Amino acid sequence: MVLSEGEIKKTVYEAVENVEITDVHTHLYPPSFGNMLLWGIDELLNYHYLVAEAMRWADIPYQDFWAMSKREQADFIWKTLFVDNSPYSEACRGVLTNLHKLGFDVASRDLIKYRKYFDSVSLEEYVDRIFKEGRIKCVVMTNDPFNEEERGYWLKGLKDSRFKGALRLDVLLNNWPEACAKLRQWGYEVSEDFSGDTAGQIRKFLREWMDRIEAVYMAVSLPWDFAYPEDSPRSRIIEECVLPVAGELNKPFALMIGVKRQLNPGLKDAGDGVGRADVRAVEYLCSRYPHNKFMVTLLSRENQHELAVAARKFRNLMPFGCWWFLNNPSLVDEITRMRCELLGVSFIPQHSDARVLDQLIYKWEHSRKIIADVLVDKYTDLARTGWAIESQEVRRDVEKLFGGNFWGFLERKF
Ligand code: RAT
Ligand code: ZN
Repeated sequence: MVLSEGEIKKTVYEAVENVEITDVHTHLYPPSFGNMLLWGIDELLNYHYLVAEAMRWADIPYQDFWAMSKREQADFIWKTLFVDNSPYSEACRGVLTNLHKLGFDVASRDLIKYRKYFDSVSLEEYVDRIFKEGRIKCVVMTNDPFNEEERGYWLKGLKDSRFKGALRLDVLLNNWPEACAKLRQWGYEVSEDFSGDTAGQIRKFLREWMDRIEAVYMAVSLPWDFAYPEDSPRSRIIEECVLPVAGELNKPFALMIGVKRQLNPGLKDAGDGVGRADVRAVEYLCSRYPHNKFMVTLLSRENQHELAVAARKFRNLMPFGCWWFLNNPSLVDEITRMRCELLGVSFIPQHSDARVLDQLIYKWEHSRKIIADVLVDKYTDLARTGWAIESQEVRRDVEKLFGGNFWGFLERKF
């Protein structure tokens, strides 16, 4: 069916509203991973994005906040950000979107009542409910093989098809001495100076873990000053281990660049900042390793245009998401428009980065709305040229943007 301008909005909204999402980057785990899966109102309130905002008002030392119980911290954040001030920041609004979508009376501001539901619901049931309400097909996790607790769950061989593995290599690539010591402890014959068959042993470790967790990609979060190539253990491990194994398995290597880790350590998880990255490292990787596939997200707003241009040059580069400090309506709108204009349909507009299961609801609710509005404008501009907009073509494009492009990229071989 060819759509009139008036029908475009309805069709796009429906397509985006109904599409089942593949969320390509989260920090969620299956319920079988016990306490690693965060969920419920207190975790929502204790989200590190909100901790940073609450601490701007607090007069207490940071240690006093960290010494509180989880519930006390949540009470503190609720009072500071929702009662004493209007909660219109993106992270605050998200909590309210969640409560609203789950049918709570948001106007009552009755935290005690909200808690009662979370204290009584069964986790299994709640996970099903969130996936259903959020129209989420599956989520990609962040799996750290150097985290002892997580390692324990994997060694027991637990799986849930809604949760896909992604091998996160931060320790290996950002803290080689620590990784090296652990690898030795686990029986790999590695040495800090890379003598002997260290590279071969790291490759063995990577293959084993990619296989164990059925990883869809390997990933790392990198500081803003990441450079490649350079004379460093990180560069060496990327070149001699990560890229060869990723290439052999035909899996992408996901680079998340731009963090200033622990800019304010007193804030713990909430203490990281952002810095402008050098896109030349990404360009170099994509051109030097044309048979490898790279998924890239950059944290700084200033890097977004350069990344989209690089993606025009390299088909083995898939830009993804509006990451962390960029996941705000004004920036998602700006970045998505720019990517549509430079890349057409060929990118992954968003991931949730959910750390708390419940966040799948609000993060996707907010992103769906913005992406839909951008698409309405793009199809309307197209219709004005005389091009016929077909509803099944709108649905096709939307499927790609919210999942198909990711799965398609995994299949591609360069
Ligand atoms: O967005 C976040 O919650 C950050 O703390 C990080 O987890 C970041 O997304 C990352 O994956 O390193
Ligand atoms: Zn993340």
